Amino acid sequence: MNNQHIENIMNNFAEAGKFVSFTPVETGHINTTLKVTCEKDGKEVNHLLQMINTHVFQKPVQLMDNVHAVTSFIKKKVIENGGDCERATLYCKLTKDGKTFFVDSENKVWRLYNYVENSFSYDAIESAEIFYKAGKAFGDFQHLLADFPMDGLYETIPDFHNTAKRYNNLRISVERNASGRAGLVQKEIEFAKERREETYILVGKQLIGDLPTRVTHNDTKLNNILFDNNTDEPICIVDLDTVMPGLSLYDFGDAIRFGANTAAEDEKDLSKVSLDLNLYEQYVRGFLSSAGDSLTAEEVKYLPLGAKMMTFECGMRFLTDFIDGDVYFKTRYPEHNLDRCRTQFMLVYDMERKYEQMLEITRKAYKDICSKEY
Ligand code: GN1
Ligand code: MG
Repeated sequence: MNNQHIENIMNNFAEAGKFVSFTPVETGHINTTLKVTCEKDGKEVNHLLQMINTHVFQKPVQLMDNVHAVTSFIKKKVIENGGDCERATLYCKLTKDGKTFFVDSENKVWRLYNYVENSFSYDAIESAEIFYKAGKAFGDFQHLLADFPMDGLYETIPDFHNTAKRYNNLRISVERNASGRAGLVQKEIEFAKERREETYILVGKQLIGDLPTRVTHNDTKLNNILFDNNTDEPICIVDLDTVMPGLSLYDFGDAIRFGANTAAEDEKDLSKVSLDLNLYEQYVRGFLSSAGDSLTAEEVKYLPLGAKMMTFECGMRFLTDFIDGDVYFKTRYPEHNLDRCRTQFMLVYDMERKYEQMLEITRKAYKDICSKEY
């Protein structure tokens, strides 16, 4: 990747300005990201140029349609509310022929976003307060998109959080036993089997209309929030590649799964794995402070189950991949997927022990923050 190559790509985007220089941005494990500086109207302006990994995202057209629809919707609202759309959202800068991406001579797919100046992200939860802010930021995202027209959104990875299907995939993998490893994980398979009746509660409630289908981000990790360098407040949600129709509980649940665990996702010492109830409470309160009024009481009531189900589902996905022979997730050693599965199942187990407290924290937060009960 040299200056000439990047300049050629940038020349295809309307109003990007005249190419000056670029630097790689070392975040994310999937796409290639560059900060590109151009000259426009006598001033230097930065852009975020990304090459989409089309091996992972095989339907870049649909993906970009989703990203463009969602970011345009947010941008419009931010402007209506008097906010700064250069900082409050990413948005797509179009090509000269009005497209959201450019395909180069090597068939590589490029997109151009605004560059959010003066911002940073956290890789770890350094304090409970940060986790409160994370909940507030993802709640804001949910709130801003509460009236987004769902028919304009593709399901780019079908059944991504259909926990019942994920269970059935595990069952099929066990029968197929492609890697010959199924015999090693009988305990884990049994753990999943004992909870199989729970896997269709949320999808079932969605099917019968008890839980509304919403725009979901699907990767609600802390480092997908940009914070302001000066104020330390969250300003913008990034990594929108998995934006799809889903349940609000999925985004809530996945954030808890990852952020409120006292151990790492692949911790080998299971005695270190537990649900930090204080972090759980902080996230619930942050989330409800911004999204509370746009969620239904039924959604709020099911937040604890969302957390448990996302953790259980992720554990099943790791287990399935272990049995399949590590074909989906990147692994660094042979039992990596199994270690990840065990931490997730341990966390599920701990959530079951603390379930009454999770329910109580959620109910109380809803009452305190939204003055509502269910
Ligand atoms: C994958 O690659 P990453 O970390 O953004 C996965 C998530 C899992 C997560 C588990 C598209 O996300 O669903 O929860 O690993 N993303 C996809 O660490 O499958
Ligand atoms: Mg991601």
